Amino acid sequence: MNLKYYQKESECMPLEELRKLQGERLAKNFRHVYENVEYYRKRCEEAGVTPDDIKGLDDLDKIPFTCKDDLRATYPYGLFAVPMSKVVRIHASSGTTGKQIVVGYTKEDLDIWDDCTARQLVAIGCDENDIAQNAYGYGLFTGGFGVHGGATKLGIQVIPISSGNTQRQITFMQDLKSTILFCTPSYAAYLGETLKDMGLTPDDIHLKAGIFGAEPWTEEMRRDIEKSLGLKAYDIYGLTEVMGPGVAYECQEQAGMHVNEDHFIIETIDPKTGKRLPDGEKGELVFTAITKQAFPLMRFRTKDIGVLNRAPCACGRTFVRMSKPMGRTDDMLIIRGVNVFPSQIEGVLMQNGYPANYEIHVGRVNNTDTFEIKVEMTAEKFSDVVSEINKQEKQLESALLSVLQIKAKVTLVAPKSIARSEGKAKRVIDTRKLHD
Ligand code: DLL
Repeated sequence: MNLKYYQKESECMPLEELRKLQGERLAKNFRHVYENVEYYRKRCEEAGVTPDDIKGLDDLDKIPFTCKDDLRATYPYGLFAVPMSKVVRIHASSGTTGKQIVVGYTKEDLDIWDDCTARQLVAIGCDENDIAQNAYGYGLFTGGFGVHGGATKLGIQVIPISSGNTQRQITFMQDLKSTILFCTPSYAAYLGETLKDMGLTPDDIHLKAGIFGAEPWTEEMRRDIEKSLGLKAYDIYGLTEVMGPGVAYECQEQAGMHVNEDHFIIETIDPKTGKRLPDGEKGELVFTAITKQAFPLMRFRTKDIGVLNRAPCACGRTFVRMSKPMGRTDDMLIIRGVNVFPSQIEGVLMQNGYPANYEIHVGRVNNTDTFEIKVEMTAEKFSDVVSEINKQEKQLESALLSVLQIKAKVTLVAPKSIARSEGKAKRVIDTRKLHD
């Protein structure tokens, strides 16, 4: 097993030292934000907290939360904590409601971001002999530039192909002999499918690993991608508000994602009460940036739901591991009063041999919610005999019922009839919101 580290002193820091470092950095960065961000200072004044009250990690609870609405309220630069002349990069995301948020980085912030993504590349055994095909979108989305920086720092050759132009992606994999692939999991699945459609197999390309994130994906999907592209698939987590990709990453153990705790403090809270939860309990993930200068958010509520695991990892890193986000507090569907997460549906489909090409349609007729899942048949399962299709639909409906505890109508559709994604897949179409 490869046991190399990029910054061993930080990644394997004894826990007591790490907690002390986090406490010191928290106190310093809280003061930085308090003194430089008027909007947040007012929030703290209302809560009766001053920098003198924040001396270490034990004081974290006193710090008010930040949430997405605060970013919108202060658009574009109201939460920036340095003069704009120090900001060398802007990224932005539109979020679910389509309203923009803008974030920024100083030169030092970018340097730390590069370190964060470089750590994963080293953890999974990459070095300067690798060639990375970067099919995350470049631009305002943090994906492309985020992993680009870490790879460049390690001397890895980067092909900044960005997302899209799928057949050319495969041609480049063959001709330029890419060994690492960066993209969203749904795009990786699409690339695997395209490879096959082009009459090729994983033996015709040279990929050994992929770093996939930016959207939820199941273990079943991981296995599918690994098989179709002939690589080992690793998860990476991050979000625009906190930094971008590299807030947390999987090591070779693939047993949760290590949070870069020397730069970010992670907590889980009860999303209803805002109360801190013990490690091991499922809750909303909250991050505090303790080294970022341009856009350092204090206790940012992500709406992502996960669990923290502080058990030692066999890789030797002491950083806590977070589970794959199990969904978001705002993408949980409440259908006829029952909580449904899209990831549960994907799990059932894939366990039953269907691909992750599906759409969840939720609507309302006569004050009752309608719930339909359109699922693509695979070439193997394809049939044009109505009774056979009906049989497959009924089987899937009963498998879904036992997991979701609510009946969904399943409609099987022809192979390749559901649009493929080159970035984050949009799988839920909820028309109820239009009427609320
Ligand atoms: O998606 C940053 C990123 C780029 C991460 C490339 C990984 C790779 P946003 O567009 O702001 O930033 O979306 C952030 O995406 O709150 C999660 O809900 C979701 N997300 C990100 N990574 C994962 C993951 C980027 N590995 C939002 N698993 C987050 C599940 C993820 N969900």
